[in-house]
Amino acid sequence: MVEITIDGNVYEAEEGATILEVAREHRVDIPTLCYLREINEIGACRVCLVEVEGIDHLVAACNNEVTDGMVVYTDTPRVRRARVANLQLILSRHDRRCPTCFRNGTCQLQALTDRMGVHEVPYTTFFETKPIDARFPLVREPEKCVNCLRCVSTCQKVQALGVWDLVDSGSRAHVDAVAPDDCAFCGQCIANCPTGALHERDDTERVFDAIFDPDTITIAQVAPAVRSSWAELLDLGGKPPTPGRMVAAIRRLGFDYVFDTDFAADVTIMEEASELIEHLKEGAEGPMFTSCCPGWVRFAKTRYPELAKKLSTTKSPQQIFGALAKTYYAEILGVDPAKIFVVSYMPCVAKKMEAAYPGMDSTGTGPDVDAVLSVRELTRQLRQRFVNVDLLEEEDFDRPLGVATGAGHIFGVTGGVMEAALRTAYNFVTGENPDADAFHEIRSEGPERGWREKGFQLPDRTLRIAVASGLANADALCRAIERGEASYDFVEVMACPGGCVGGGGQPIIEGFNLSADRGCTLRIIDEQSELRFSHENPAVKACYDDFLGEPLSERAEELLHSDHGD
Ligand code: HC0
Ligand code: SF4
Repeated sequence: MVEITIDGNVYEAEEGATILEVAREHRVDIPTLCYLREINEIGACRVCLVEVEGIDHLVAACNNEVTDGMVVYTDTPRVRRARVANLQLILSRHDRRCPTCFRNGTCQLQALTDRMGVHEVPYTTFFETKPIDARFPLVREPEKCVNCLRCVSTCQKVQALGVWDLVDSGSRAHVDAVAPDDCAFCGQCIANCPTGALHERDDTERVFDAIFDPDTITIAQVAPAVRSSWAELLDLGGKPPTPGRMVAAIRRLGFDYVFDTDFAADVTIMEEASELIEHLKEGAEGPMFTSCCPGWVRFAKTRYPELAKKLSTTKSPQQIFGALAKTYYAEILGVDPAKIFVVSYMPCVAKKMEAAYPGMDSTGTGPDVDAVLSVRELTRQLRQRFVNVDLLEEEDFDRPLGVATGAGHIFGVTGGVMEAALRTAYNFVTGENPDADAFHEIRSEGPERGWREKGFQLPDRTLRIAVASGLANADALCRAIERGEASYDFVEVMACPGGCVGGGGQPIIEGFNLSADRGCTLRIIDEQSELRFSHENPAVKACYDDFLGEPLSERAEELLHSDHGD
């Protein structure tokens, strides 16, 4: 331990801790812009400068370690002047059209400018405005980039990709996409961008057009993880942000039907558990991999093409929902599928890409999923329609595609797809249900080697499974499998840390990582569900009885399986 004095107060601190860490631990606020704990501690923005006795120049608090006897001042006129000047220099190269920016209200640069009382920029303002290329799910506005390098570090360290880097030098230095083809569209760069320089393609207007068209039947599906985060940036006046209130809010947008992606997650399990049993029976080499995360699927196909051949062919719940909405449900309604417009609310950016995969058109009338919106886009839509969310009472999903089990709800948290699949696979093998929590060890904290591995005893064999989230962890896992250092029967990978609860399309709240809390919410919803096994979902059973036949039937293969965009 060392002793450090900050603004006249003496604190004990761990050796190796930074000035910023010690200050924050004791509620001494030091502003930051480029700082991301353990990911980007590079002192690039110079907004966290402090004065240290005995050192002539000001030092960045985020990447200077405390030493015994250090005396730090965080709020002197010199510190304030320097921080303000540095912020003004950043602002001089920033397109400051805040009112029309997607991050208006959640931008860290905007918040700091206000917090630090900066009301003018005395430097010449210059930036180049480039037209937005709206073809891609991920959009970059370089004139809003502050060169904080948070996207660069996140992409490299958390996702083992190197899409972004700093190019050119001196005053021309700027961030650019240096390996765009490697992008998994996970959106983690967006989730960690402090400004509006990175955001998802906005599809809200297209959805409003469909809602206001009297000849179009609009159907919303809501992903598992959305129910854990949908109200984070809304004021519910103290009411709990339950799934029921979420349904009421989305219905107010004007949809004809509000359904649940988790119904389709239960269908995914019927197919994927059956596929797993076939895979085990065949004694096939290597594991079967889950395929419901398009970020992971794209990563596997570009980085590990041999392993990608072992991806489950079952479509993701989003795509299964779209296919069933335009076939099974169109038949129930007795309407032409061309009249149906399916909108997904997802915590994800990559789902925009998945919906556009070639072949995801089950009826020949257009994509099964017509538009995919992030939770941020949902928040904006609710604001734009002036929905008073604090007045909403709870409402149920519509039926039958709104009926789901606890197994479907946990898809949104790392390990959930695996656990849901094992609950049903066990039943398919033995004819009996296991305890619903029999596979809870999958949830155990702390990846051992960047991933979690377990062995589960089925009546006739031990099933070896692994679960990874975050592509750097997935990368380590794939390498171990390829080198023969690890061997499994079934592997779940989600691209975002913590699974979809940590998705790149979730609300952004600077300084908070809410994915663990959101994961707990989904686990609780599962525990409180009346039905916790996908194969017991009455709406899923009816769908098989009346329309699909058996899992892996010809019709199921045709509508619910795919090579994921090849
Ligand atoms: Fe997910 Fe999904 S769990 S990928 O994170 O499988 O986006 O929430 O909707 O499709 O269900 C995202 C979340 C989904 C799908 C489901 C899966
Ligand atoms: Fe999308 Fe979920 Fe995959 Fe992240 S983990 S890329 S949110 S599907």
